[in-house]
Amino acid sequence: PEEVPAPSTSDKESTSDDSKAAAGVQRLTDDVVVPVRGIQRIMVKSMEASLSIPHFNLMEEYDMTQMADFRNELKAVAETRDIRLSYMPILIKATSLALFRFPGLNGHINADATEVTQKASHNISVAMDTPRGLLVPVIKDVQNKSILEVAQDLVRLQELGKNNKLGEKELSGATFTLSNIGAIGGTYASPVIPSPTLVIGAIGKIQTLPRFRDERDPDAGVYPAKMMNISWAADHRVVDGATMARFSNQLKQYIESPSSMVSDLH
Ligand code: CAO
Repeated sequence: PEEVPAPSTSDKESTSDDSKAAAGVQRLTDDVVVPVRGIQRIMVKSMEASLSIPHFNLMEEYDMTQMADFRNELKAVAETRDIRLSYMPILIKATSLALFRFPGLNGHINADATEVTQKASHNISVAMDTPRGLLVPVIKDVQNKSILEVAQDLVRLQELGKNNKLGEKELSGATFTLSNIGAIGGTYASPVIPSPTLVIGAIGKIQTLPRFRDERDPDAGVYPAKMMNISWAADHRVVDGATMARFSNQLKQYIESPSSMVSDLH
């Protein structure tokens, strides 16, 4: 094996080592074998199960400019009730509203692909980056909850995740999945459908980009739009591309025009 230099004891060098450690820099002095255990072992199994699903991908950009104002107004209301409101609860609720028009996307497929169960509950799971790794806890019955109730559930699950307390109760029963990878970084993704559900959407980072005020009239000028991409993956054995595109259009309408979303809230 490579000879490892003895650690320096000089003050100057140890300060530099400390600052590298603080910056997350790790220079391995030898190869390290890392056993795949625990949550990662479960990830191996679930990803292998997902491999048997023929994935259809569709990517679309949504203009969040109006949604940003809507969220700021709602955030102020949420703060008076001690609730933290990111974009996620609004996206989750909008997804549930769109699923009312596309029940075939919310459910499970059986093992031999002879039956799809369309679920009455919109149990939307959210991919979470936790100290134990990727976990996907579920917000149950989104169809019966307000945006602020969804926000409370999300924060509760995030806290459980941070404290390694997410269990079977929180991690089971998903009917549809959203993954906000943009919270960390990245604009597009090719997400993997958690078997036996049918659809996952990966949310990209919201970016300020120039867009035409009126697509039919380029002379009307451009404005600084807040753009967000969503990358969908659907089980192409039972979900066709046209259905996925129509669902995405419906969600896009709710996101781009929050008043259309509010008018469909019930
Ligand atoms: N673009 C821009 N800003 C974003 C954003 C995005 N896509 N997503 C979140 N933000 C903002 C939030 O609005 C918040 O800012 P404010 O204070 O102004 O509200 C801030 O970033 C922090 O958000 P958050 O991460 O605490 O909360 P969230 O509800 O948006 O997301 C969660 C929660 C759990 C989805 C997220 O923390 C997380 O873990 N994401 C990673 C998911 C992941 O790993 N996916 C990959 C799966 S495959 O391996």
